[in-house]
Amino acid sequence: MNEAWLKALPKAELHLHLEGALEPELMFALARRNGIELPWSDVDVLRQAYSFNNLQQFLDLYYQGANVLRTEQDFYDLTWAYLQKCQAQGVVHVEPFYDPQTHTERGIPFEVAINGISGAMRDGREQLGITGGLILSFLRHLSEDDAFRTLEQAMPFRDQFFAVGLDSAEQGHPPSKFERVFAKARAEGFLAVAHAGEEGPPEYIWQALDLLKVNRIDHGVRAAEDPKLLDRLADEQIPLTVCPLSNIKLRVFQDMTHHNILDLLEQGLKVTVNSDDPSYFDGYVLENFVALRDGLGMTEEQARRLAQNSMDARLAP
Ligand code: ES4
Ligand code: ZN
Repeated sequence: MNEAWLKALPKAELHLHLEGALEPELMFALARRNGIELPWSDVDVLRQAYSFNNLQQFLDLYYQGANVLRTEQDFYDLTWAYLQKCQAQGVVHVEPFYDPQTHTERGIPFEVAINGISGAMRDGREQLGITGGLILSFLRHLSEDDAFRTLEQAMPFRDQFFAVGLDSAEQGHPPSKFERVFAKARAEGFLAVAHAGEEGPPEYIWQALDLLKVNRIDHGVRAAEDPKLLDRLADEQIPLTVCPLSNIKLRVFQDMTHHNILDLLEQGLKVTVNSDDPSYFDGYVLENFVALRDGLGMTEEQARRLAQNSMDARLAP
C-alpha cells in the first residue's frame, strides 16, 4: 500500500488542536507581522526544540508558540493552512478543538479568534469541500469556574460549536473536576468529548463516560490496562481518537512497534487515526497512517477499517 492509496481513502480527522497545526514557518511569519520577538533564532532552531519527555514539556512550548496568534487574520491563516493540508491528504471532514482560554487568558478577545477560525472553516467548506465543526475545549489545568465563564462567553457564538471538550495537562485534573460544567453544556445541547487515558489512568476514562457522558474518548490508549473497560468500549462502540505519532513524541509508548492501536482495533474497539498537534509531532493524518504501515505492519484491510471508523465516528452535523 503506497501513500497515494492511503491518501485516496476518505478520512475524517477528529482529534486536532488548531494551535498544534501552527507550523514553524507560519509562527515566524506571524511573529514578524505582529512585532513579536521569539526566543528561537530561526525555524531550524525551533524545530530542534521539538523534543519532549512528556505532555507537560510539550504544552509549555505549545502555549509559548500560540502567543504569536493575535489578530482575526492570524487565526484565519492558521486554520486555512491546516484545511489545505487536509485536502492534500484526503481528509474530507474535520472536527478541530479550539481552546478559547489559551487566548482569552492573554487578552485576545473571544470573538477575534472565533471569527478568524469560523471564516476559514466556511471557506474550507465552500472552496475545498471539507465538512466539519468546532469543539469548544476547556483547559483542565484551570478551574471549573474558569470553564463556566468560557462556556458563558461562547453563548453568543453558540451555533459555531457542536460539542465541548477537555484537554491540556491530564494528570491531577480528573474529568470529575468538570462534571457540572459538562452537565450545563449538555443541557444547552452540546455533545461532549474529553481527553482521557493518554497519560492518565483508566479511571479517568470511566469518569469521562459516566460523569461527563462523552460521545467519544480522545486518546484512550490506557484503556488497554482495564479489561472491563475494554469490554464497555467495544460493546458500546465508543470511538477512541488515537494519535499514534503524538504518543511516540510524548513517550506514551517507547516507539511505534510498541503502539497498541492495532490490538485495540482487533479487539473490536472503534479506534481512529488522528494527528493531535501535527506541526509538533512529525505529521498530519497521512503521516500517521504511513507510520502505522511502516512501524506496525498495518494491512490494507486495517487501514480501510481505520478510515471507515473515522467517518462513522463523526459527530458534527
Ligand atoms: C494536547 Cl497531546 C495533548 N494532550 C492534551 N492536551 C493537548 N492540547 C494540545 N495538545
Ligand atoms: Zn489532544
